[in-house]
Amino acid sequence: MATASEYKDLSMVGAANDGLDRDCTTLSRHVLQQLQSFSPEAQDLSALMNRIGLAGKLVARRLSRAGLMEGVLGFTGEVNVQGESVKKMDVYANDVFISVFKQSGLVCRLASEEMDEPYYIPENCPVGRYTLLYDPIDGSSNTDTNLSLGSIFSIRKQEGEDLDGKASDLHSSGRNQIAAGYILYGPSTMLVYTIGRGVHSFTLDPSLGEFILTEENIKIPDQGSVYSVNEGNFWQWDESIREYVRYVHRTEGYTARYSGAMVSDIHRVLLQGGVFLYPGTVKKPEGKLRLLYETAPLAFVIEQAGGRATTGTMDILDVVAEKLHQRTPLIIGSKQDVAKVESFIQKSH
Ligand code: AHM
Ligand code: MG
Repeated sequence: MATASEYKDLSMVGAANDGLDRDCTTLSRHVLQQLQSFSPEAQDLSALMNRIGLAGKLVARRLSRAGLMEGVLGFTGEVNVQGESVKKMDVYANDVFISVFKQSGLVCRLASEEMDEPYYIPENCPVGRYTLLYDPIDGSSNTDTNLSLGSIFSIRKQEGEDLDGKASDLHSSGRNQIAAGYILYGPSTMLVYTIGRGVHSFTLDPSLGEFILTEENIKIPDQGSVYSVNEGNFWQWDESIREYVRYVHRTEGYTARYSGAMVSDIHRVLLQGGVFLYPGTVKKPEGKLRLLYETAPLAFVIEQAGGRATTGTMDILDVVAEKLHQRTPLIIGSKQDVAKVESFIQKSH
């Protein structure tokens, strides 16, 4: 048996321990390390992230078996508050987040893309100080074809009074988010989060059932070659966006990537640079994406990584919501690529 000093001298052991340290850097531990504190606030945030991780694992498990189970894929026949046909997976994932948080004592309410009004924690359950805003399945059109999907989350602390029971106290800017991120269901399941101290990614290790640290302090390149937009909407856009896309077409070095699930498209942009756009159309200038649980959390992540997110005329994080399901246009990604799109918008004003 080696003594403690002999043990330290074994460089092989050192190398092996690096791997062990990484394996032990779970999500909840990482949050506490980031905050360098065991205060009640830090414990809450760590527990919140741990619960979000659990929701991600449950959704990932269901998705990985969807083709083997009856009644998991396809539509429910219902239409949600957004006027979109609801898929069975949307309902399942929405319910997963509610079940995971109902008894947690961490949140007072949850609001999502799939619910007209927020879900308030019932009286017989412990009520917490936070609100979880989420898009349970982002990129729903990919569900039935076994392609990448995501979940998006944002955490805010209850500050004002929720007098009308409609969460109008949430009508504040994205700068009030205390945590945000997404889960990406791809070849592996990844969770990316920020609590305002950089952006960190984790990969679900199925053998451990834990999200393990993959990369700390991710920095988005200042410029990239990818532009990611649904060009099927070309004739519905404002002329400024059409001019930008024409510019991209005649300029060497750009490449188009669009998956139909913005979590995966924006994840690519986060790691490799470029820009993702979901502009408004002439008929619907506010676009498709929702502020509180889609564009604001992703903007928080990308800004923390050194990128930018704008509606075209103002930073997404400065937009104050006027209603729960408010929409905004989105131009998000590397600083220089976002600035290039903005230059076309500014020219047209
Ligand atoms: P969803 O949350 O209802 O799935 O809508 C959001 C998704 C984004 O992930 C994606 O970028 C976009 O809608 C795709 O829309 P479109 O088919 O219009 O390009
Ligand atoms: Mg969505």
